[in-house]
Amino acid sequence: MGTGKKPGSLIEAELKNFKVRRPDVLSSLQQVELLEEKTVLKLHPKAKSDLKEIADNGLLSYKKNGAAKKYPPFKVGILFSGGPASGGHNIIAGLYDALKELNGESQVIGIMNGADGLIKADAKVLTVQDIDSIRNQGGFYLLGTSRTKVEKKESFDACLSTIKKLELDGLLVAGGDDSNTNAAHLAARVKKEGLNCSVIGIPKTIDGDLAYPPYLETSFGFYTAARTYSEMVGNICRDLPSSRKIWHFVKLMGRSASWITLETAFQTQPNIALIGEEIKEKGLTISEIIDEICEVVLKRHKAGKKYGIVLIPEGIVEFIPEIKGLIKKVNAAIVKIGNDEFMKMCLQARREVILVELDESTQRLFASLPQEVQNGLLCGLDPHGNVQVSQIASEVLIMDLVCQKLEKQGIKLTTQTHFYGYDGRCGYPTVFDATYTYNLGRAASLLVASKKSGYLVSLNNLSADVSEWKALALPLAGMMSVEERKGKESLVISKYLVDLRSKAFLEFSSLREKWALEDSYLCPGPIQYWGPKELVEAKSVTMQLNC
Ligand code: FBP
Repeated sequence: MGTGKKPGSLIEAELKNFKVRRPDVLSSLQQVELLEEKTVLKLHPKAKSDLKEIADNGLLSYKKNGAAKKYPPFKVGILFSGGPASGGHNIIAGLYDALKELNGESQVIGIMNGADGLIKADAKVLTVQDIDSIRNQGGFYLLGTSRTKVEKKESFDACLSTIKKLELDGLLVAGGDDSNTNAAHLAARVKKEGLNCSVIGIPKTIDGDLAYPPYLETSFGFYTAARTYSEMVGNICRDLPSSRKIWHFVKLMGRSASWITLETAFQTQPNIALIGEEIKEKGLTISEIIDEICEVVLKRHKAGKKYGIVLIPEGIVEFIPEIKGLIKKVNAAIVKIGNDEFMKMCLQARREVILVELDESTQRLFASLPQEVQNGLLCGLDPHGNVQVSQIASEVLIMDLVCQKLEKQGIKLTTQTHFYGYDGRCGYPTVFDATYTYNLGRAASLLVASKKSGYLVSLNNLSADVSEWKALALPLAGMMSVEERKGKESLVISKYLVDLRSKAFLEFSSLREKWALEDSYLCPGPIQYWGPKELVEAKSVTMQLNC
């Protein structure tokens, strides 16, 4: 007591000393070489013209080779971009250990607060104490993060001057689809300026929507988030047949993609799990979705089971045609009023001005929504000019409509809603995520050492034992396609949404009828770090089924 040093928890201290395993191919970095594969990713013509400096990059694979190479010291910057995801700190630790292995004089430079730090040259040399303090720890707290995008010429120029000022040989950007799209453009600009700095992307996002099978099987943080939500959902699943009286409606984070909901469904076997992509493909209306849920509730009711659980993906509202239409109209109305003006108003005034802007049928739909959902629609626009879909309480909307419909049939449900989101983004990484990220950092160091730029680093064959994991580098330009953004055609990395023909989805759809009626619940319990290998090194079910 009284030393002034903040003690960490017991698990924090133990995990700082936890040694993650390394794949054979990355065990001795000086003996590894990068080979260009014959396979080429099909290049979009726009990528050829807009990213010509990195357009010729081919797919690279890492191979162990007998002779050990000598390397000069390297100075490599790293930044986090977008929402936190567990494992981020291990990328820094893996990179640090790898660079020191290549040359003891090498340095890792932490870029503060995402792209903001790159623009403002806010950076620091990371010490061994910094690194040892974050091994196997969740969150991004060592460097922070931001959602700042480098889009304008002045921002690009500022980044280039920071790279020059810090004399970086490499810059690692840990981010999702948008951040890696940005990294590709930055890599092209850096090359155009003749700077000798490798810009490398690292696949991050809890949403699981940054994947490029078979070369990129998953993004880091996805499994930890899904597994954390699964622990909580699994605990509810134990409560269900114990108290036997409540229907739970649980919304899970994950933005547009329903991967987290699908993974949590495999881990816990709930009565119902809605998949946004399926709703979109079938063109289901909100009342059809409610009918399907009510059918299950009624069947269980008849069997004497007055309880159950429904999983709802965060992005579901974007897939329901009439709600999507409503969001679009509210969006247009706020743009017309002006977001700043709109946000100065109190909630009641916002409601009134929006209603004036809507046509009669949309007004009726808006007014029919539960108060909490209306409030979510009135939260103003995000920095990209869109209604903040994550603020819309879809779990309340669905619960409310189910209750209303059943009440008309004389059935009164006892219900409870939950939103599991931020709770899962910064927990201690699972051993899988800790190992995956540490080795992504190691693999990235070799791209810098080999002067390769404009790549996304990847590990695959992840369903096998860690010793057999393979390392790859995907050309960012080859991953891009054209999509409409803010009304114009843009070159982007597309989101990898749930594929209804994927093995994971087909397996889920073959099991869900049984889960609906029987109590097949699973309670996976907390993430484990010590104990049987199958438990400690457990992996995402969806990833294993799909890859
Ligand atoms: P990324 O796409 O940046 O990885 O962020 C994922 C996410 O956690 C989503 O699941 C969620 O909708 C969003 O971030 C929330 O964003 P914020 O942290 O800005 O509230």
